[in-house]
Amino acid sequence: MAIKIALAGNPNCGKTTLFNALTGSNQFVGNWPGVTVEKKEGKLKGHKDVIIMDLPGIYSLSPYTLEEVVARNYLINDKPDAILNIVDGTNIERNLYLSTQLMELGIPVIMAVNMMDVVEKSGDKIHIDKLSKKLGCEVVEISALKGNGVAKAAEKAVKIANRKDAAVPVHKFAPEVESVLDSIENKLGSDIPEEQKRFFAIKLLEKDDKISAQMKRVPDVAEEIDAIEKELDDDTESIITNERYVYISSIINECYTKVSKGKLSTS
Ligand code: BGO
Repeated sequence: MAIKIALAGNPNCGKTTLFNALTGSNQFVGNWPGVTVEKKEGKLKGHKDVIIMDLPGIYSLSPYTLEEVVARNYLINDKPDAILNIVDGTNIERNLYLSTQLMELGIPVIMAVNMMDVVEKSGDKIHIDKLSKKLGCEVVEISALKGNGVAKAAEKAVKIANRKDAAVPVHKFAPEVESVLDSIENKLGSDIPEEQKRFFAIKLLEKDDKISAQMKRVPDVAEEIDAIEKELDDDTESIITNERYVYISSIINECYTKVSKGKLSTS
């Protein structure tokens, strides 16, 4: 059976450029079922049994836009063998918000930091080894435009897709949040695969109605939500979002040395 690798990233991170570099002219374009969001897939050059699924460009796996819902439904229900997460190296802090969520899906992830030609020109440094350690996944530097690193990223994606061991997120929320997540995970039934339990627990904690609507059996987590909201004096969605930002700040502090001023230009 063919291996499926999902290409995920923010709008404008260079996803189309990378998709074209990976698949060449071997592409099929249609719509995702029932919606007018473009669906593109193609065969990885030189690998007739590897399919690259191009997901819509998104900033998060929240249910706020049709694109976000389409992308996450594909990732949860079709469970690709690996995710190739492309991030814009000139805007890495913002792009990592999606990455932190992709790591929680129980799917092997490889990160491709794109626009490295621009980053290098600016003098800024991204410490790839540290980034890889902080995220718990392999990281490859690429320039989709110039083709640098693209073949390496593809090879690594195929390798982790074949290994089939789910990503284990290294990031932990605050202990009190982890404790309610544990409690929610324990309430999930066997209809939710083990590796997806953390994702579903986080979404239930965030009161994500679109996720509960998809579940065969929805556990009552009102007690957990109430307890953590009282303890941290905030709503659960903000608690999770804020914790992601704290994690991302610590990644940037350790893994990024900035010498240029302001946002880098890709032109
Ligand atoms: C324009 N390096 C550089 N320097 N640019 C890149 C790279 C890279 O590695 N990868 C992509 N780009 P998309 P999404 C453009 O179109 O693939 C550029 O939304 C322009 N167009 O060429 O479309 C890429 O699919 C006029 O830039 O991203 C594109 O994720 C002036 O990043 C842009 C300057 O890439 C977005 C750039 C008329």
